[in-house]
Amino acid sequence: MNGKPKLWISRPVFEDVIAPLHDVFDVQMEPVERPIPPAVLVERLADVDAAIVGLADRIEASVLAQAPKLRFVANLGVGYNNLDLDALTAAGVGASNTPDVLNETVADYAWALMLGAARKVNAAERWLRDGQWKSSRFDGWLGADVHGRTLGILGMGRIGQAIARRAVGFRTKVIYHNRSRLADDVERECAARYVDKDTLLAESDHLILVLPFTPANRHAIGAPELARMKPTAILINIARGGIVDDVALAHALAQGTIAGAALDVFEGEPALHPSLLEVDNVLLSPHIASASRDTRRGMAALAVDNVLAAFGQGPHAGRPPSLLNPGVLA
Ligand code: 8YV
Repeated sequence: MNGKPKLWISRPVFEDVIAPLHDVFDVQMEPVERPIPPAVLVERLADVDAAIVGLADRIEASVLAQAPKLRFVANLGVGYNNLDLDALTAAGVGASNTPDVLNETVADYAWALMLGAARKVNAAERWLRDGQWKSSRFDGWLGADVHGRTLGILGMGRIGQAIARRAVGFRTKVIYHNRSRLADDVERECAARYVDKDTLLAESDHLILVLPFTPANRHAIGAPELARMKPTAILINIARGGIVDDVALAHALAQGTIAGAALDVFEGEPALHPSLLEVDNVLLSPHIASASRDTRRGMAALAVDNVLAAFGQGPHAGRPPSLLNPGVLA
């Protein structure tokens, strides 16, 4: 017993980035990446003062009731639908996420998925690896253009705006739908036009989803929405599993209701719905939109800053830079 507060980290994180934590905390970090079973989560949190958790770790009232010493939870992600913020606030536990540091990296990946799906990069590579390239038809492998087409963005927060700004060089027209319309100057900077959701569905050649997961957004794209899209359209989900009805999507892809899709997130991930594996016109990716070397380190560093700050240490002592429930530390 060294008298330091205890901190648990639910997944392996860059040792050098978390090094400053050792001066302040008695740190326990899970040595291997694995889904933490609920009973283990409760056990690990039972006598710690702080935790750094990932999106698979659900921190809710029943867990908090068994974590009497817990004062702060830092989430390794900008989305925090794994945290019950009301329960955390009620329990007097501060919480933080990792906004902004990942905007540009995630926007890069959204374009990578859009271009990859439009030009069938994944299917073409599979074909080569299968040793199938005996000859290639002049009218084979015909993909969709991205330049000069209409890109729709559903959810126009900071990541959506970063995606929109990239469209200029491609001369891609941008339309968007969001809970609230952007200020005029931001719309101008993004060269994006606000439309209602039906227009977005009907006019987008490529539709990128970047909205947060909330109960209201569950299956925001299901069979009825897919039916409103162009048969040539491509859907890209980099937001959260569950925003798209994956079964309805697999069906739409098989039927040609839409032309293609690219998914970085899945309902029930890390499991994929088997029907998605049966269709060829979908590019599948294991929730890695933020995974550039610099950005994952930046996310970890921001989580570290937040925890240190909550315990009166580090560059933002007393003021965690991305506190989600400010009332708690007041
Ligand atoms: C994950 C994300 O955090 O930030 C988010 O909300 O979904 C991602 O950046 C990342 O994949 C770590 O699990």
